[in-house]
Amino acid sequence: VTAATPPIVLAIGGSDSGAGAGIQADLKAIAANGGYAATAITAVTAQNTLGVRSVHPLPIDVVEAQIEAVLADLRVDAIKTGYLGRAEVVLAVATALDPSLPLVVDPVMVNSAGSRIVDDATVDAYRDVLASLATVLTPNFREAGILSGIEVTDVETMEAAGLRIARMSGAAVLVTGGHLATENAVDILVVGERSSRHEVERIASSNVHGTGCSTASAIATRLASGRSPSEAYDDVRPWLLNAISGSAGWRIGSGQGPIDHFGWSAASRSAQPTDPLTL
Ligand code: PXL
Repeated sequence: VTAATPPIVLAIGGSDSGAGAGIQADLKAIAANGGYAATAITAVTAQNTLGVRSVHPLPIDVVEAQIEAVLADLRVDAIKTGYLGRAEVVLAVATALDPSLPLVVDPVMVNSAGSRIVDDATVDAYRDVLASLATVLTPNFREAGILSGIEVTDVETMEAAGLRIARMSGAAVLVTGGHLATENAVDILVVGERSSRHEVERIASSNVHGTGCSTASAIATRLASGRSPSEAYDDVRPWLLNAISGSAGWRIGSGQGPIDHFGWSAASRSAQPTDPLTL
């Protein structure tokens, strides 16, 4: 802990009233990684751990006004985008953001059931405009399939999709495979022409809502403090695994709960009886 100004990350995305995903996950992931989060809300969702009940997009000028207000004053070091919704918003955000800053684009295109939630024009806006402004893109394997046009069914096709998206965009690409039906969970990271596979044993937990949002925001925070995309990924991975295992036993609601962003469970496991705080 120092008295220096923390790195500042602007998160642009939707509000999740259940606070597992979306902007609420961004706030926690950025704070947990040592950053100060500013936000621009694109939509208000009514949802809980059981699912999304409704989505209320905000007018585009309201989205733009938030981004402009933050960038006009706060000393933003990196930007992260999450749920944008439709092509007009993707294009407005691409125009409003500061192209000199590191940008993490989490191309939210499927819901947690795996169904596509964006139309073709929105996919085109991501692929043709926002992706080429990105420093890091963080599609899950289904989104990687949509962006690349490659049907992703296993680790090999996930890697092919990541390589193609990296070539199309010029961005580093993290394809997250946590939801792919493989024995271990595999992520693919493509930086330039090089791809690497990162495999971990699965953690048994149904509380993984917001993992994608949180990963992208954590990476943005590391980029904001001057780390490269692969350093950022290396930093974020142990934090994320700890956050997933930490909430495995939580019951926030009766459906899919959030991850343990602040590592509370690990902190309580390691507390000793001699710890002055617990005496
Ligand atoms: O994790 C994708 C996502 C992004 N943004 C909002 C969400 C979700 C998933 O539920 O609710 C607002």
